[in-house]
This record gives sequence, structure tokens and C-alpha cells, in this order.
Amino acid sequence: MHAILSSEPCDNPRSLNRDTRTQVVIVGAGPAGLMLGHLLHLAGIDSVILETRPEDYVIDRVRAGVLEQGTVDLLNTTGVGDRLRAEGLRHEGIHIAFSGRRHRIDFAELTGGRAITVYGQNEVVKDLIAARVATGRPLVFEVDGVRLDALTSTRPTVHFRQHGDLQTIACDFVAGCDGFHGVCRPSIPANDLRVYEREYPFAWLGILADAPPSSDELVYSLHERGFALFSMRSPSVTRLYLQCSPDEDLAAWSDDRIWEELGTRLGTDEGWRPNEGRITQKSVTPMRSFVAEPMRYWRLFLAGDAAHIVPPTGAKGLNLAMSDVSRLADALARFFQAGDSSRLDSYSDSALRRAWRAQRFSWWMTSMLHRSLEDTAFDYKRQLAELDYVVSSRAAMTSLAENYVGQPFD
Ligand code: RFL
Ligand code: PHB
Repeated sequence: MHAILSSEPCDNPRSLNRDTRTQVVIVGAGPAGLMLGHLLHLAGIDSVILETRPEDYVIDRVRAGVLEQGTVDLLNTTGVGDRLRAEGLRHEGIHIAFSGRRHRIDFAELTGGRAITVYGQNEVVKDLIAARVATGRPLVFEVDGVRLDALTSTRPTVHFRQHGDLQTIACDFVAGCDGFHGVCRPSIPANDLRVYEREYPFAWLGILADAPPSSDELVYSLHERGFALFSMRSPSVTRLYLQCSPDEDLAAWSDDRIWEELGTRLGTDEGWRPNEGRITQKSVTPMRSFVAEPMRYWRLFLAGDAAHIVPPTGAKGLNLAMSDVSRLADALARFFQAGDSSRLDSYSDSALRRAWRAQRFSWWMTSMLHRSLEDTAFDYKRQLAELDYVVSSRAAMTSLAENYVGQPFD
């Protein structure tokens, strides 16, 4: 038998020397896992966070950029919003562009003052890692071979390797925050899980460029040649996306070709177009809608991309992950503090309700703004008519605005 140590604050929180016992093992140090660890810490609940990738990789991964008000409120009220308040860019609207014109959707006016904040996911992750390290609680990078055991008992175990050594942690609960390709969801027997899925016949080619944003707000554009999105990360960095094929060869996209295509798809008749600059990052992201139900298997709870994926057009993925873990932390706190398991029992249903609303919105934005090879001239005309309706009807604009800024976390 191995000695069992508590995972209370320890001398070297990035390394577990002997087998450990904790209340919650959190698998994955993305936004979901790190935020859950932070919320549990604030509730006085012990956890160990395990991550396969190195710390630098987790921080440098370029992904989401749009935070809903609910995510901003969560970061602020839990004491990790200092840099977000100083550096985040508050946006009270977006532009929708088609047929050579941009149309503004005024979120603040349509939703009673709600807004979004542009702040990179990697900055959120950096802030949450700093908060975790300051607590001295374990956050272990570069583990491998993570395996979950005894999930149907009241004492699950998690096995993994660290520096080649086999380790085991005994716990009360496992939180599967390990993203779409993680091990937690596949640890649930196939008969106990129902999966709903849709793949899209296109992807996004994304770039980061050292160029001051030429618009204060995001621009979502439908062009005959496909979708394009203008976004940003800071007053000197622009983030841009182009619809491309899922098997697109990045090597075929020189910087000149990327700028030309972005100018064509985003440029307006009045002469607005993105500023160009040095491209510092290029990647292709496939698009998929995916939901696994339920989000619980006995003592395992799934949260974030481990349970659901949305296409990025609605900017919902990171926000859903944050709303899941806020709900899960509250449920775990009630269990540990008052022996009340009712919120754990309702976690899956309530998280799925929000996830399906985000699925619907993300699918709708995606289908309205992208072109498929199978689409006919009729489909394009229908898309333009839908966009025309969306930017001219107050009811339609309000529906888009309400969904985009997101409901408060419940
Ligand atoms: P993550 O971020 O994938 O983190 C999971 C972590 O688990 C680790 N892991 C494991 N750890 C231990 N053991 C294992 N066996 C493990 N297997 C995996 C992984 O290394 C990783 O560190 O999931 P999480 O935390 O649920 O967060 C979800 C978000 O990352 C995701 O939904 C968003 O990035 C989606 N998304 C957007 N969301 C928004 O809300 N607003 C946006 O503007 C937005 N834009 C985007 C996006 C995603 C994009 N891509 C690249 C998919 C734009 C793009 C291009
Ligand atoms: C981003 O800035 O990366 C971004 C913005 C809006 C989206 C998706 C991604 O819908």
C-alpha cells in the first residue's frame, strides 16, 4: 500500500511525490479545470488538477477571445479580474457585413446595457494559473496515462504517470474538464452515454497579426467566397478568420494570399478593410457541434468541451465551460458543506439546458454566415434575405443580441 497524503497546500504544488488523497480530482487545466479549481479553493474544498501538456503550451494556445458578461462577472467576483478590468476591451455591439455594407447590432441598447469583453482565452488561463499557484494547491503539468477507476463507488481513484512514475489519487469526485479529446468522457460506458453530433463541411483559417484593429468592434461577414471574421486581442493585435475547407493546406496560404482574401471578403463599398501587419500565428480549426448526455456518470462530472463542442461562430465555447464549472462548484460546495446532493443530481439537466441553447444559437449563426459546396444560388439569396431581416428588424436584432451577450449564469 502506498502512503496517502492530503492534497492540502504543499511545498511543490507542481509535483505530487507520493500517492495522494483529495476531495476532487480535476482532469485538465484548460479554462474549465482551472476555474473549477479556483472556485473549489474559495469554498474550502481540496482538489488536485492534472494536465497532460506543459504549462507554456497551455498558456500559449490561441483560442477564444470573447467573454460574455456572465464570465466577466464570475472572474471579477472571484478575485481574478484585475488584468481583465485593466486590459479587456468592452464591446457594446458587433457589425454584420454582407453585400458590401456593414450593419451594427447595438447590444447595449437592445439588451438593457449588457456587453461582451474581448480578452484572450490564454490571458484568462494565465490569470487562473497565477491564482492557483498562489494557493499552493496542486497543479501538475505533463502527466500521462490518466486512467479513472471505481467511478461507481464513493471512493473513485485516478491513476497517472508523472516523470515515468505511476501515481494514484483517491478522491470523492472526478471532474472531467479535459476537453473534447480527453479521457474522461470515454471512461463512461457507451451504453450510458448518448451523443448528438453534426460536422460542418468547412473550417476556419485563423491568424493573429501585429496590426492595430481598424474597427472598434467585431465584424462577421458573409461574402460570395465564404465567411470571414474580424476580431482583435489588443489595441495593437488583430485576430482574423476565413472560412476554408476542413483539409485546407496551410502551406498553400502565403501571407499575401491571406490578406488579399480577407480584404475581398471583409472590405466594404465605403472602403473599410482590416489593417495589415506581420502575421504571427496561423492555424486551421475544424467545426463541429457535439453534445454528450448526461454530463454525469456516478462520481464523474463532465464540464466544458469534454461534454459539448459548439462551432466558434457564436463565441460560446469558453463561456459555456465557465457556466458549467460555476454550477458544478456550487453543487459540490453544497454537498461538502451541508451533505446536500440535490444540486449534484440536477447538474446534468441544468447544464445541458444552457448547452443546447448555445448549440442552437451557434448552429444558427454558422449556417447563416457560411457557404457550403452543396449550396445553390437559391441558398445564397436566402442567406442574404435572412441577414437583411436580422439587421433591419428590431425583434431579430434583439434575439441575436440577447443570445450573443448570453444569459446571466444561474
Ligand atoms: P480545453 O480548453 O480544451 O482544455 C482541456 C484541457 O485538458 C487537457 N487534457 C488532459 N489533461 C489531463 N489528462 C488528459 N487525459 C487530458 N486530455 C486533455 C488539455 O491539454 C487541455 O489543457 O477545454 P475547456 O477547459 O472545456 O475550455 C473550452 C474552451 O477552450 C473552448 O470551448 C473555446 O476555446 C472555444 N472557442 C471560443 N469560445 C468562446 O467562448 N468564445 C470565443 O470567441 C471562442 N473562439 C474557440 C474560439 C475555439 C477555437 N478553437 C481553436 C477550437 C475560436 C477558436 C478558433
Ligand atoms: C476571436 O476573437 O477569436 C473570436 C471572436 C468571435 C468568435 C470566435 C472567435 O465568434
